[in-house]
Amino acid sequence: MKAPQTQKPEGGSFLNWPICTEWTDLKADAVMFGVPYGKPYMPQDTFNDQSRAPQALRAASSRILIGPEMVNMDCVPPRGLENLHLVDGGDIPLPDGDVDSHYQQAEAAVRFAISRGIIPVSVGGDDGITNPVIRGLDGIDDITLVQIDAHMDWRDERYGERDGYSSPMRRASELAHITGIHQVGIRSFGSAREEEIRAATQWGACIHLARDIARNGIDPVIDALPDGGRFFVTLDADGLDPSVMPGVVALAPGGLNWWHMIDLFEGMAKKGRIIGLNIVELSPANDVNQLSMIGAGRLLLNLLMRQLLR
Ligand SMILES: [Mn+2]
Repeated sequence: MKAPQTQKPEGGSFLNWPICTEWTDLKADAVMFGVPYGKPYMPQDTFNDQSRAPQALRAASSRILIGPEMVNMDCVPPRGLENLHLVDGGDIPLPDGDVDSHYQQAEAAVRFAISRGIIPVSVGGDDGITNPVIRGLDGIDDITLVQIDAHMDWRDERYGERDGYSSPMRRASELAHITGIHQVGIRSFGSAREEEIRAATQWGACIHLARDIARNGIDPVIDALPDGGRFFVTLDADGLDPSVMPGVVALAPGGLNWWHMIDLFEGMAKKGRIIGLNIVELSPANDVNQLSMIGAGRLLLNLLMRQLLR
């Protein structure tokens, strides 16, 4: 399998983790890497604010974690990251502005990490990049996708584009290695019409409405996940409530709170195995005091600690 080549991030790495841009040499428990460019619906939208998110997330490092010996009080008992081998894999390049090639390399990066038993953590970019990221999981079968999002993302196409930010769950539903889809935090208006709801329901996607989670908590969602499942988490930042995650484009009041996420990650790790994480739709220009970057960075750490420190 061909190892992807990535670009060294500008500024420092995420949390001062060692940087690896030649993935042939990659050895780690988990690798975080940037995938800045989703396929746009209009050509001028290739370079959107979400493209700046990997950089903005790295820039918030000192506020996410002051040192590897510090313990995470959300873990019982409190644990640190010291025994984990975590690497910043750099950013997927955009050669000559070619987003097709960008997607292919993102897909190859996920596939390569999986083949080495390394947990992939991709950071977008808009939700379009979820399409190649999920395709790259094909080295594992019987995967349950856990999508945190305000939006369904079941459009077959928009403006003729089938790999854009409105389609990742539709594309995922067509893949043999995806056998379950749980959509968590769905609410309000998006690009979904009645036919998208019908397609999702007919396929068997479990739609966990934000309204039900607000009333009943996150436990019914955890209960609905399969025992022994292999869970891939795709986290659209707008799935969380804007009071927790204001730095998004498609703001939707009424989303998940911090503890829903922590409990969901814990529930998944207890029920089965978390095989990877994809974070998308962070918008640095809309952030408030780096709150969204700090939150996203710590969610990333919480997920890795649940899976790797058992
Ligand atoms: Mn969304």
